[in-house]
Amino acid sequence: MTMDLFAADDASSLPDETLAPGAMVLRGFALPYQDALWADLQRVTAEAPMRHMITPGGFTMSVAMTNCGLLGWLSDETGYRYDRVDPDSGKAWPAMPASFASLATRAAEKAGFPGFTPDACLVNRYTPGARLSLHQDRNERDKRAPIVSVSLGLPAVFLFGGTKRTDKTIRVPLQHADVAVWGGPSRLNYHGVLALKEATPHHLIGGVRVNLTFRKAA
Ligand code: MD6
Ligand code: FE
Repeated sequence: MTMDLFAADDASSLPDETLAPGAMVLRGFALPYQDALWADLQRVTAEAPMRHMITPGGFTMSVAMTNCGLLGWLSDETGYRYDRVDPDSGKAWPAMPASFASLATRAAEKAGFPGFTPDACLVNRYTPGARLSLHQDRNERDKRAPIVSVSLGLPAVFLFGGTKRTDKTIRVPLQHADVAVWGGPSRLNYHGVLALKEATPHHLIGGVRVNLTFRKAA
């Protein structure tokens, strides 16, 4: 049943789904957190503004990014890595807000990964046309911990494949407040995001998709 705590257009029309062993989408899981997440995100981006990083191949990423937590994910001409320092400010990344961490821990637990304590949150902002090509998340030291990925704002199509780049991919529509979790046997599965389509702005987030990706990087 639709709870009237949430705008009617935020209620997910899709069921929870297992994508592969260890990989799940929890529909609307972030709805009870959305106002806290959005307010806390404003504080994070005030301290560490979104920026377009450069790929190791020399291209500017279409997705704008920033980080919070002990470690931040970085890409530049030398490669991908985690660092405690934001290279744009020379300071530590903003602390991970409690709203972010508790959502990530509870989503992981629901997906079968109890005790997830993320030390890194990568924030991605997609404007229409922005995309993320198929990749593995493998810069994290502790591969026992899952990845928890929270979608906010405009809908997107998530691609989820197998452990080889050439494995078949499935297309998973992700809507506002859906949370994807992948770990265990799916931890190193290839994934990506198709180019974001223009759509009516979301009432809270606006005309963009924001994705929070939680990891245990250290
Ligand atoms: C997403 N993002 O935006 C998924 N992975 O739904 C990612 O998978 C991702 O944005 C590694 C580095 C940056 C990312
Ligand atoms: Fe990724």
